[in-house]
Amino acid sequence: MNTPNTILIGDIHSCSLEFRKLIDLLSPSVGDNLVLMGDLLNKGPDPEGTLELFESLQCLCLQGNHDLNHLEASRGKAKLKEEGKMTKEMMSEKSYHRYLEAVKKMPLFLEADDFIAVHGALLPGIPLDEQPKGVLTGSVSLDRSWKDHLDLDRPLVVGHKRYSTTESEPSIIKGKFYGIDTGCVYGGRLTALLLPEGKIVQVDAAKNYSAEI
Ligand SMILES: [Mn+2]
Repeated sequence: MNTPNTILIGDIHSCSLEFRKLIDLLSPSVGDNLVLMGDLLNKGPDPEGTLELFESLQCLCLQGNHDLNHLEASRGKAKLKEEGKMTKEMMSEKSYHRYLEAVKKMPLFLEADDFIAVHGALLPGIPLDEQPKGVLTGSVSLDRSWKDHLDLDRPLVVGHKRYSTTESEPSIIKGKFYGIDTGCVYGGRLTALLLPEGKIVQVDAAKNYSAEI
């Protein structure tokens, strides 16, 4: 009998092949809580396939800076990034609309009993629901040392950046910090973190996609 897990998956960035491989490898059970860390699309080769797999899983995806940029651009509040324009061009109007609808529903953070997850970062000493949106989504750049100043009662899981000095490995301070963006779109790996046991499951990127665009 399997205990229900939380499975958190790092930045997918339109890498549908690696996303599919990782899901096949994990074969999540019905009771498992599946959480994507955000930046679902942009930079990678297959936004439509990624969106379709995401929809078929009916999982939670946190809002990343790339997701937010699409939403804000669609509302005339921001300029769409170059990689965003390319993603939009690669998608049918219908699927792009579905993506925007999905982004509207993406939470800025996830507060569970045994962990907190955000795509970007947190400022120390500020309650989760008062944290600036730009910080939570990673739209505002902070010095990499932001994570050294936190004082949380639970482990924090983030995506957005490769924090590890070891190539394609997640950055882990057990029980405190899990940085699980391991640069799949840059030819690194797509990483899943299984909580509560802290197990890591990874899939190698088939190639460095971002070098092409
Ligand atoms: Mn990001």
